[in-house]
Amino acid sequence: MGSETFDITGKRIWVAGHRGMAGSAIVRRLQQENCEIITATRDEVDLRNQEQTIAWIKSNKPDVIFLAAAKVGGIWANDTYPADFLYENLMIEANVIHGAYLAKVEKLVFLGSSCIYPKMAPQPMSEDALLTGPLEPTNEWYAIAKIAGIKMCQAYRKQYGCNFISAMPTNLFGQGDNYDEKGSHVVAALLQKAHRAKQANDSSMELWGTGTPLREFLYADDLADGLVFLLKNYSDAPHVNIGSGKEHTIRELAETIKDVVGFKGDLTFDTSKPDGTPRKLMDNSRIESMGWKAQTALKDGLETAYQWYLENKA
Ligand code: GFB
Repeated sequence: MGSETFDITGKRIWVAGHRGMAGSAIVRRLQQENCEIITATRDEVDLRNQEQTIAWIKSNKPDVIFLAAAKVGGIWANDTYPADFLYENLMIEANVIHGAYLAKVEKLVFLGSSCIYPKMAPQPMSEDALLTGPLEPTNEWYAIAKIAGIKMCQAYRKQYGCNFISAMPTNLFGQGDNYDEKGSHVVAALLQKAHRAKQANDSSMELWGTGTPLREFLYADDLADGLVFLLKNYSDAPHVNIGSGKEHTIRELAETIKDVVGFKGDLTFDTSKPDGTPRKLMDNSRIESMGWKAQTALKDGLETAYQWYLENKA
């Protein structure tokens, strides 16, 4: 079953979470395909509500679902709202995955996160590192919910034969990112900080933590391409990593962002803020062996993301 091709021609594809950065990139990517894209706003269906979600899926009858809807945030939000991250993500996953089973959806692609792996997992982290050690405390709540999502897809495959697969993206950035000061991830946070520091002629911009953690960054449109690739080419129980394979320290990222934005001041570090996991590089050999690789260089992606910020948020 693992490598049979899934033809999406003419399929009704529901992108759940189409207003988020990942979901909107999936919509852009699917617009290049011969398929029908369907979406729903939060007013039409609250995915945390079981009755509404199941009714919506049954009446809209998607053939395929991308489950990109989630409560997401950067290190501060994850650490501050553990109950919301655990509860909302468990509810969304349980309702959409169970609803997909009830409505006989042909295929579902669940999006997880690289934070599912143990804090001290051997690097690069292969899919087999799942559940081999303790999680990073700043985001264990989100990670537990995402692990539950992988296990739900596997359980519905095992018990009911559902073709539900899971993809684990590394840290994402791109168009449509969240620029909320406390909720954002590091790329959006630093693009905004550099922009504001430049506008204000400040002598420096402040980073959280020590600047030494290593992160792998993936451009959201590359993620969307990888997800459509998996939809067409992968139908098996094990989850699949999707990363760029390139890692940078937070300090290096900040230097590149300074270049992109044109801010010439210094970097300062607020070490009262957490670093989080020291290193989070994924082993992408499973997806690469199937024939897919990320294409966008970090700096090119940052330039597009900054342009989007200037047009939509600045
Ligand atoms: O992107 P980020 O918030 O999340 O932070 P994680 C990455 C690193 O950037 C951390 C540092 O070491 C931060 O301390 N950093 C420096 C900053 N300055 C800033 C800043 O101004 N804002 C932010 N946000 N960070 C998240 C998880 O972990 O990664 C989620 O909490 C999810 O669950 C996501 O898995 C992909 O990479 O640490």
